[in-house]
Amino acid sequence: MKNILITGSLGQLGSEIALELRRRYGEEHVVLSDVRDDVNCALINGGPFYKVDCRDAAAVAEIVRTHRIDTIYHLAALLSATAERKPLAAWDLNVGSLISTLEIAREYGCAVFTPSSIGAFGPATPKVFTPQDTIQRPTSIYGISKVTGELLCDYYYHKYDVDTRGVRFPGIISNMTPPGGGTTDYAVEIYYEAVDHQRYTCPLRGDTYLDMIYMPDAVSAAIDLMEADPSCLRHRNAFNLASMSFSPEELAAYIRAVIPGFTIDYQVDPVRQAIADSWPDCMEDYAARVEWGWKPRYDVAEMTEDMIRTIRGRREKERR
Ligand code: AKB
Repeated sequence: MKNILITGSLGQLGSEIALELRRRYGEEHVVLSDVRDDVNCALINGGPFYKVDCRDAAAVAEIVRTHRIDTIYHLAALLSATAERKPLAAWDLNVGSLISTLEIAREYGCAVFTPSSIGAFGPATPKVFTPQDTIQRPTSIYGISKVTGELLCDYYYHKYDVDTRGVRFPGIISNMTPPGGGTTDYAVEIYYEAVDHQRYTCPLRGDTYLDMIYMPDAVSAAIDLMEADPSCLRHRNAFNLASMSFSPEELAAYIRAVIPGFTIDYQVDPVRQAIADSWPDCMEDYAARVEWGWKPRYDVAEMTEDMIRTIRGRREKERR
């Protein structure tokens, strides 16, 4: 039986990975931590939870010892648009907390999952079918922190034999916990605005293509990779994950198929647009498919139906 610690467990990805891991392994075996404790009471009260800053190495090590943790999902991070406003804070959290987590993993023999991102690429990277192993010269501080993270995880694997694993996530779309401060957040907000107001003002140009993934596939990817047979892994820390790629214009058309009166207009945010323009349009994910069997379940049409059905259901409940 595994004993798992999740940092950033109340965030967009953390809260849904936490639910699935608790379902699979039992709540006592999945310890949650986050720097805040003012959201999602169900998760906080549903098993062990610690309010702790993951940069506090002594506090995290104490949790690892107390609960005999063998696997850490290190999910605390600032996303790209927020990071661009607070570069030093982003470096401190995204890199500082990772290196401290890796040190703890080395000392206590834990495996570590760390998400990288499409943000780890830059304008010099091939934009279409971006290869697994290619040029990485990101221009955002978020991207720089993600490349550093990929390299640090490789380093701890090769030098200290820490079982580090990770994927390059596309923008994650979910209907439970909202994202915060990302460039790809528009692809979540658009659904809420479509259901509530039948219109949306998009901060990216209509022709901006980006890779995206639906949350159930993102959760399976992280857990499947951590459960994969290590002897099959040639790469470890930065598997490209492709699932769907679309532009705001195209996503609006998918939404219009379900909500015919939906309209979109554009008020481009230069910071987010510059970040999006430096990222791939769509990645190639052969290594993930071959090395550990990655295969997404949702395409954009299925995701759109599910998002709108779920948000509508929630709104009806709120009205009752
Ligand atoms: C962001 O937009 O910053 C994130 C990401 C793609 O890493 N969603």
